[in-house]
Amino acid sequence: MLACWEQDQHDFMNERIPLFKWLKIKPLVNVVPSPSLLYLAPYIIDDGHDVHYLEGLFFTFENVMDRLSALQPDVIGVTLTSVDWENSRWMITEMKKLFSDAIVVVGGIHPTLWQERCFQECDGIDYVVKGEGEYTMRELLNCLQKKEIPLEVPGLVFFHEGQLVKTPDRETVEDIDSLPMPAHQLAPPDKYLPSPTFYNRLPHANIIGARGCPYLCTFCHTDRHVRMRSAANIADEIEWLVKEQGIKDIAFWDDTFTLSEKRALEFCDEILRRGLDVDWAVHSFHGQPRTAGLL
Ligand code: B12
Ligand code: SF4
Repeated sequence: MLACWEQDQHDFMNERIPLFKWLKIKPLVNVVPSPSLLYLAPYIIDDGHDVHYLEGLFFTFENVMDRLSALQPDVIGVTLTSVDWENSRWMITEMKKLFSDAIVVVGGIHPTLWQERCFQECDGIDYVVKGEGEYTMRELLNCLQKKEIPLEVPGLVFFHEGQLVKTPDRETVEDIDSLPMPAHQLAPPDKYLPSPTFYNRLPHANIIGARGCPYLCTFCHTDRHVRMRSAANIADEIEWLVKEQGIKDIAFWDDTFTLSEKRALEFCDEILRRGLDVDWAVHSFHGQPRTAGLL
């Protein structure tokens, strides 16, 4: 899989945009590590695969290709949203020309919604992962390692003997406390600079405390099936980030953190009880004014 972080983003921006260099300013860019990819890594690291995380947003296409040349990956995983699709499909096609032996796996909201179109509009994709990827990616890689066709792995779309095969949907993970903590160590938070509206102090990290949202806003695509981590499980991850990575600031990417007033209050208690010196911010929803007020 992908990646590695070696270059400070400020130096990179300064190199790319001479005005910043001339003004000697450090540009603020809104880039944070992708939880989507970092959640996939722990199981495949456990299985003995060599996993790297490459932050494509910070590098030119040539830089990305150089880094891939150094890594010589067997499998390249890419996370995709619809807004990125035009750029991504171009990048994947070009990447596949240079690394024709590498297997390209895509996942995320765009491939989940537009499985066939991903193949129709991009030549470089070998596998689409539908929905949650932790178990699908793990089982796919283990199959590929054994040179087996992953017909028995749920959650996949791929071409086999000229036919598009869709394996059954994978069931969502109900107990998301059971998932290993995302592999923050692959994308050191001190290298990142989020948007100024997202943090008070640095270094900063992201947490996914729940998956899904029950509301029905028509413009929004999110899983309507809500699953929440326990307050203690979230606090364990924050404690690790504070103690191991010196994190001072957390942004929750839950769709609606205050959905459960009980959990929100338990979480506040956990942070106080553990004496963690960390600022944190959440997205809420006007439907829970009482909890929002308490926070
Ligand atoms: C965090 C987040 C951001 C962060 C991104 C941080 C980052 N570096 O990734 C920021 C603030 C930068 C951001 C920006 C935007 N975002 Co946003 N964001 C989210 C949010 C809230 C959480 C995503 C997340 O990390 N979820 C947790 C992970 C664990 O779940 P996941 O992403 O679904 O990943 C799982 C599976 O999809 C799969 N998977 C994902 N990728 C891959 C890759 C491989 C190889 C495999 C095997 C599997 C796999 O496995 C993962 C683990 O189970 C989602 C809403 C949501 N609840 O998902 C919106 C969401 C993704 N964002 C959205 C939008 C529209 C935007 C913006 C366009 C907003 C704007 N107007 O500027 C920008 C554009 C970003 C871009 N260039 O892609 C939409 C995308 C809709 C679409 N069809 O593309 C979403 C779905 C919000 C919504 N409900 O509509 N966003
Ligand atoms: S409350 Fe937010 S996450 Fe939930 S459906 Fe509406 S816009 Fe989407």
